[in-house]
Amino acid sequence: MRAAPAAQGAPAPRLPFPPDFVWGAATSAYQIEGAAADDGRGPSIWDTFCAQAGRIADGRDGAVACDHYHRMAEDVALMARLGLEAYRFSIAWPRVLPAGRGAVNAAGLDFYDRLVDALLAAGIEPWITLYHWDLPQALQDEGGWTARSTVDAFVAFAQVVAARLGDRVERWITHNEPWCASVLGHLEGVHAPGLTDPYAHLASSHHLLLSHGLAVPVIRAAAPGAQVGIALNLVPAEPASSSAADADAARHFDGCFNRWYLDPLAGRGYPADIVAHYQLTAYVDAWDFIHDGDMAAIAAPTDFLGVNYYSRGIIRGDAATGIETGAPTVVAGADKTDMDWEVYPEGLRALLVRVHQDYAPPAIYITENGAAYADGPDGAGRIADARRLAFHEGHLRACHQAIAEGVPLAGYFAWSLLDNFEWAFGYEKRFGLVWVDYETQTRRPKDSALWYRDAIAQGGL
Ligand code: IFM
Repeated sequence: MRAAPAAQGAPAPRLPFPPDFVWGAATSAYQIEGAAADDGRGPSIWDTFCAQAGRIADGRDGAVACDHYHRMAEDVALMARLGLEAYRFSIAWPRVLPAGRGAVNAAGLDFYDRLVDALLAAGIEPWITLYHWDLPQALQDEGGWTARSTVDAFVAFAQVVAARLGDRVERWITHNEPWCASVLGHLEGVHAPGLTDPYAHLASSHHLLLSHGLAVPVIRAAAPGAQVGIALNLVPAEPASSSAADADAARHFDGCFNRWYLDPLAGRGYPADIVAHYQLTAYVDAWDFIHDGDMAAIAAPTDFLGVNYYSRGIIRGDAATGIETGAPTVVAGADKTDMDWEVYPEGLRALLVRVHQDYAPPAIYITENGAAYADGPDGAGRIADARRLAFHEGHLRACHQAIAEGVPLAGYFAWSLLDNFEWAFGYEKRFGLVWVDYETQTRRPKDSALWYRDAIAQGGL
């Protein structure tokens, strides 16, 4: 591995990353933009969901969030001060197409045009995610992701955005975490649209994947030279013991959580063991949402795989089984974030090696990795978030190790640039490298942000 050229004046790192390794941070539209009613934006399923009593822990919503829509220039300047090389953000579909399809809202698309230009002017590469969960409500009214027509609407949306921004944006991510959209949104009902319907779970996951596959060539046609991928949240599953029951349960969990997405994207179709499970449990009677040609479309070749990693699952097979995962997760150890997720960097190394060996994507990027901790400003205004700093350092060490083991890992995006609206948890969980005071909208880099700035400047740890 060649050492990255350290920024002028920066000390040489002990653990140098490859020179072209991409150092970034990520956000998503609904979590930071606010301006929910500005400039012709239409309602999204998250506006609707947040308005329903009891859905969000603190009863709040993304109507203002970090007010990024109005503070975009300030936020890009902040990214530049941190030395970010890349910024991953999502496009609010209802800002661009308020009714989900048809008439384009010029003001909405202009916002992203200005954002892309501001980033490029600051030397920061824009990475676009097309769908990070804020479906236009108008499409939900027609069935949302359970309806095949939403697939066509997504492909048309992708075309509109790529045609406008594709002359300046090279990296495109179709979907963020389809597992969350389908399972949390359609089966467990804890995310928008709040359904608890097994058929909707599988139909939505299929339509999300299909819309990804159909959008890939459309993006490439509109944005020649584009590199296109998808971001999956992957959770390595480990058996809780050496028992056969635990091993079976871990394999089942892996099938539902990881292989259900990785296998069809790699052209292997849906994993037979999980299909059989859903059939055996009469989970879904009709698989009518799968049409001829769909599986080939889903397997459209991509340029990279985005991996979002937060923790592992330790799986036990001897307890009451959940219908979706087939087994409960047992979180081991005392070191947990405010999400109650175990801090386990080794899981990232193992996951990357496994994905590389089993699926061999041409390149892998960590498109999200981060931790929720509540640390706020002390009397002097400093935010000493040592646990978050250690989290990122530990996971970057795991990335370094994976690269040394031959994984084509090409970049890392910290989740998240800013504290923001953490979905059903409202504003109670803070993932940001940068503290946001929601009363004043003041931004203040935490110690972790300053540490990350130095790591980027050194090109390593
Ligand atoms: O905040 C979310 C993000 O929107 C998707 N991935 C996980 C993050 C933390 O829960």
